[in-house]
Amino acid sequence: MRSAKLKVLAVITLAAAGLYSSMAVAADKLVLGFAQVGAESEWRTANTESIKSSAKEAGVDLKFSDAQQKQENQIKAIRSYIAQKVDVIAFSPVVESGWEPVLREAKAAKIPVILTDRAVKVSDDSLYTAFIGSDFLEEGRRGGRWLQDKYKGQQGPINIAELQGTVGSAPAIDRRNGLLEIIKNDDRFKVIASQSGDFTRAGGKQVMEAFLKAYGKQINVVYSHNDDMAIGAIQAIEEAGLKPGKDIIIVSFDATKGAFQAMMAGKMNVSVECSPLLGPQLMDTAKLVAAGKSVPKRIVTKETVFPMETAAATFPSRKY
Ligand code: GYE
Repeated sequence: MRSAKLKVLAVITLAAAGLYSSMAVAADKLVLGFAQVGAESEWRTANTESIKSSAKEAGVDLKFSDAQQKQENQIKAIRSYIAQKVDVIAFSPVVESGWEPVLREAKAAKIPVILTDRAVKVSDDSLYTAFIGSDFLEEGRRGGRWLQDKYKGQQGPINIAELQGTVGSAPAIDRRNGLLEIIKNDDRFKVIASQSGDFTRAGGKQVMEAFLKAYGKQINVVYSHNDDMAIGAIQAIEEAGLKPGKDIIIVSFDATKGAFQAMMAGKMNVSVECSPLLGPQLMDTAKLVAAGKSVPKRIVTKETVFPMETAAATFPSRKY
């Protein structure tokens, strides 16, 4: 009788201890506030999915907001994460400039900030702890080098129409500068038109329609800062009765599944890879930062270039 009573007591005590320890784990869960750019592209959708699924896997309590490509919305989201006293803030800055005030507020609240994907321009780089993402300048150079290779031994002029990403964003600035750096000593290449399609399919199509009206068959190359705009441009080119990939060479960025499909159909010539799968690295870095450990200031994503000839063989293994 006595021993049965003891047993019951022991079970209750153990259960209570279990409950307390699981409460302690829940209270210990790292809270990460993430301010996303928006849902403008296939790349962005894959990036959001990577962040959400890796947070779940890493046991991180993720607060997520979508700024619909507006800096003011991102600033609001960051301020609300500061007010909620999250452990770490991460965000992908829609444009490069204008972040100092809100970053100073985060610093004053002692909340570390991790940048993902896009860079910021600040005079004091202690305003963020780490930056995880691609080297967009090198991506632009890769696009430029591919073009030089493609036109090796051929005469100019080679007229480029450029579809720019979001004005003032790091990938739009750097992918342009990377191209210009490569072609500056090769006077066959000329950028004859340049306009922003805001990284969207609809934007790319609309700008390409205007380019075709203004320049028609003078355009030899479309240099599109992402795959979505390139796919929009491909539609515009086809509607104008021309063959994308042949009459007009298409150079693009991201290497999404949509780009692979366009390459396999012979309509896109090359996509320079830019990986959106930043979630796992972000969770690892956030945990280290929250634990007060030091992390590298710059973590560069490893990437390559996919010319259309490689598309069919690579497509089955593509993850985004
Ligand atoms: O190339 C584009 C997206 O910042 C690298 O943003 C990212 C870019 C990507 O909308 O598709």
